Amino acid sequence: ITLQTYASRAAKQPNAAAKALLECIERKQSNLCVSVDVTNKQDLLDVCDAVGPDVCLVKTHIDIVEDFDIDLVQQLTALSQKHDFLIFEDRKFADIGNTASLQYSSGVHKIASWSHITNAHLVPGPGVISGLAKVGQPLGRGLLLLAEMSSAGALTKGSYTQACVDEAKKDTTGFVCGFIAMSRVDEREGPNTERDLLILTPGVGLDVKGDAMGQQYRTPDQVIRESGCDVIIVGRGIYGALMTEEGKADKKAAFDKVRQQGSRYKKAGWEAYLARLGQK
Ligand code: UP6
Repeated sequence: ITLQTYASRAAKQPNAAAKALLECIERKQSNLCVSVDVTNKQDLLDVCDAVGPDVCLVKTHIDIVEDFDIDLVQQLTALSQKHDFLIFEDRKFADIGNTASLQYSSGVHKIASWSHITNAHLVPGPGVISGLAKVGQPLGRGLLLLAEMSSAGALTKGSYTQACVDEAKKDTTGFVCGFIAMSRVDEREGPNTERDLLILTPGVGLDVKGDAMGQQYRTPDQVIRESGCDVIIVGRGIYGALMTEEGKADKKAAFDKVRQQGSRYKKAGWEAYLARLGQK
């Protein structure tokens, strides 16, 4: 899989959301997903508008937004059309199928109605996949399983990671389209010829190695070229300037920095991909 182009993988991809993502990556020459972990509506929209041209995917934590309303997701959807990116709500579902299905379809957030991709832990067993698939599959959505996490001491390893891979490969709904993982987990036991699965990887930063709460960063080159992952997910490395006192005082300057970081990570991610293909 790591030697195939995004375009050739898009052509063969059965899951509609994963196919759209691969096509978008190819069209924009960007394997960058920005993680917009800000707590108010306007900042969220402004960051998406600023980095929109450089990303294939915007990742949200919609439950941290203090002034959430349905207009937010309508505006976010409009931005996704304006800039040509997909939306990934990082909900990390982890309950029994019936509850996860309600959390996905209902409540104030109605995630399934606007988020092209979401994710789940396999802790409850495969019922979480069926519960979410019941809602998401008719809508053409995609699900990522959290096979490995970026944080220090994560329990997502060994047989747990393998169980995520096995479930993804045998998923009959076609709804599972990949993983959150740190490495090419689907090819651990040899080439994956069964089913093309995407690997989206958080814990990416060019300037720092981690934070005070266990996050660990690697570079786009380590993630895409060395580890064979498909999409880099970058949060504070891109929007971080907004969080500083200086940034709060001068938002215009802060947004300039956000834009600069967006194009910097986009370039780094794409160069790493070309290097992986042997084209650089
Ligand atoms: N995230 C991780 N590691 C995981 C899974 N998800 O960091 O294993 C998510 C976090 C955050 C983003 O919830 O939204 O990716 C990383 O943000 P950062 O780049 O600011 O550290």
